[in-house]
Amino acid sequence: MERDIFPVVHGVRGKPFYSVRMRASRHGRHLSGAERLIPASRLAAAVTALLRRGVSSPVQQPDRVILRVDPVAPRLLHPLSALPIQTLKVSSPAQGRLLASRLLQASGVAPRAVRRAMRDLRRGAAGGGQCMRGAMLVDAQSGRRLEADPQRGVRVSRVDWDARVERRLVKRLARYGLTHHRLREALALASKVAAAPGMVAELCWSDDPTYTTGYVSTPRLGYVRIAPLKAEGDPLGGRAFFIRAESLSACVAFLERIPCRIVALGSLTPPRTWRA
Ligand code: WAQ
Ligand code: MG
Repeated sequence: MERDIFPVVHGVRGKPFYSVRMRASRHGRHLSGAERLIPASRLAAAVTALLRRGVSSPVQQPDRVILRVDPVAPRLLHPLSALPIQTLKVSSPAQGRLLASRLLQASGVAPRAVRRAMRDLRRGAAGGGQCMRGAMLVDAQSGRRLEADPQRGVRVSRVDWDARVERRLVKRLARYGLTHHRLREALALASKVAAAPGMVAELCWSDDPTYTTGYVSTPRLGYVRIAPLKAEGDPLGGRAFFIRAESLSACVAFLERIPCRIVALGSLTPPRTWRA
């Protein structure tokens, strides 16, 4: 029994939860990372899955994989609803980025902040043509970057699906052929991000050269998938969190520290086509 291998953490009441984080790198360069927040009964399986993912990083063979496990008191779990999902199909990555810019501006992000973030993501937000390990924090008014370390950025962790809710989501998404694990992971992350203090909007596309769908999400619009938001073969991706600058420290503390569990689903709108 897994429960015997991972005994209840001293001082933690109720069934313990664990935050598990994986980070794979080569010569100090980040290759992949992932995080889970799971009950003790699923810890062994989650550690194995993350380890497997780390050592078989799709980009390159890593020379280091770090796994970190932290117990989380279940009474601290903050319940969240998943954002509603929409999918907008566009005719090209340029149209996708135009749509993303419009959604961001309609959500209160200043045009110069949108331009700055788009430019940085396009070029590699860590500088030198490299992706960041985490997200950039962009002042939604001035466009200034606020994260302390522009290579690392802010890494959201401690958010995961309630297992039953995730199974329901998987079933619903399957109706539209949306089976990729990236969607589930990104939706969980975006749902936490949208709940952070001072958050205005998020913009994201993957650094996986084969995964071209990205999204804009906001507390009001929900999770708006845009397909495609980048060109096939482009290895640069990242995330921008547009925030109100005065909430910086509360926002970062929430994203990095507050454990969140997604216990309810939002609506799912059938994919449709968008034309400028
Ligand atoms: N916290 C903050 N930033 C992160 C995190 C995190 N936990 N994980 C990744 N990032 C940043 C980092 O800069 C990555 O380079 C970038 O985001 C992209 O990460 O079909 O798969 O894991 O609805 O490649 C979006 C669309 C997929 C899914 C996004 O991102 C869909 C994706 P990836
Ligand atoms: Mg990832």
